Amino acid sequence: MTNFTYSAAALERLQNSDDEIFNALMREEVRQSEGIELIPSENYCFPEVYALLGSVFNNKYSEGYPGRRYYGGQENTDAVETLARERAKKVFRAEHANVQCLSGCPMNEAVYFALLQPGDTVMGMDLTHGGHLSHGHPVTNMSKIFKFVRYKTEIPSGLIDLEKVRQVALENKPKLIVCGHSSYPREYDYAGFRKIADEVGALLMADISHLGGLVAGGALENPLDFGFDVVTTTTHKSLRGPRGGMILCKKKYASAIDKSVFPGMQGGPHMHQVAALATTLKLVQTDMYKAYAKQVLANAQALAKALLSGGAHLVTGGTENHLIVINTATGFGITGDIAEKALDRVGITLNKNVIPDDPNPPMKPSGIRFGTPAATSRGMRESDMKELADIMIQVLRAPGDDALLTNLHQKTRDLCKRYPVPGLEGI
Ligand code: DSN
Repeated sequence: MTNFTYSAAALERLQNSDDEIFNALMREEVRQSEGIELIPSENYCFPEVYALLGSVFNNKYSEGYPGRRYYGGQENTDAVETLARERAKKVFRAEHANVQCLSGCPMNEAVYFALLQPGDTVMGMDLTHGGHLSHGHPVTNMSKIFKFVRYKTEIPSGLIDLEKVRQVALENKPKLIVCGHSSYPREYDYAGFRKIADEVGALLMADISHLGGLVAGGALENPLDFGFDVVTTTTHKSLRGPRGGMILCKKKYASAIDKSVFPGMQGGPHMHQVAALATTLKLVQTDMYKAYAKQVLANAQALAKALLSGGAHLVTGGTENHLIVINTATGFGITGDIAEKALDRVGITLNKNVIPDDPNPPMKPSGIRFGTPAATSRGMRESDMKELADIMIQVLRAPGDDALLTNLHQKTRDLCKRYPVPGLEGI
């Protein structure tokens, strides 16, 4: 227990009152320190975020918005939420920002309810081709309310063909088109999507949850610069903030969006999250963060290149953002679940993932997905990515070789020791 992420007094009380949870927390700190986190949606938050998440803002109910609340005692929460909104507008060049969303799915659902009527058609990317659950997968509640139609990537390139997207839009005349993904390793053609939306008279939304920090840091394009009506992003991925979601939109949708979040979807916002987001949005304006955003992409390029030369089959043949998907079935003759387990065994955490038109089921898919935001937060650079790729290739070639895995586990531990997790230095 040598970190500075919590107050020592609070931690001591936790240890005395609930040793089971305290011990789980200590074990998780060690797991996060001694392993390499490659899940592309995960990251290490700024240490300042811990201070606010563990603060008295947790205690406050603040239904409403700054200056118009249903409970008293809001002088500090009003100040905090106003700062969060103004900073979000500045960072993303948005006309309006709602910073109260508890997480990604309710954030997107709030947009659908703000802009659509039950039964309206929404066009989003197919989950198995890189889209997200909240873009209308049939298992979600929102799919019972709205009619979702899908565009897909092309086989075998794995790339989006904009003309095919246009055809789906012309056939279905959606009221809303959603750009965005959780496993598409390429940049979106935002200008092209804007044209399609204009042609069919649809509203246009981008869910940049994975990319939020890279857009904030100026490393990737901002869909709001291409006239998108609404942009959503979670706040804990590449952005390095607290868990949560935020909606950025044109002024003309501000009132509908705000009403849809509260009281439409949620009651009291989590003000400790909002405060931590406000600070995050200050930190992402620094030169240091801008350099971080660029390094995330440089690291992804270096990792992709080294994996390719080690024989990995990359979906789309490479990456233009922070994430990489590889087909382990064709490249190494193993399914993604086996690859995930073997890599976990050497301290590398990533997730099994379906590939476009995967012949295998989601729990035994053909691929794995990983990315560089968290490793970059530790300070790792291109040469470390080469080292990492070398370990990964050895594991993927011999996932059942216990002696080799034990040896490689020591290598990842050594690499991790050189790059402490921000906020967990000394562990
Ligand atoms: N769970 C996130 C991801 O891994 O992409 C998205 O919600």
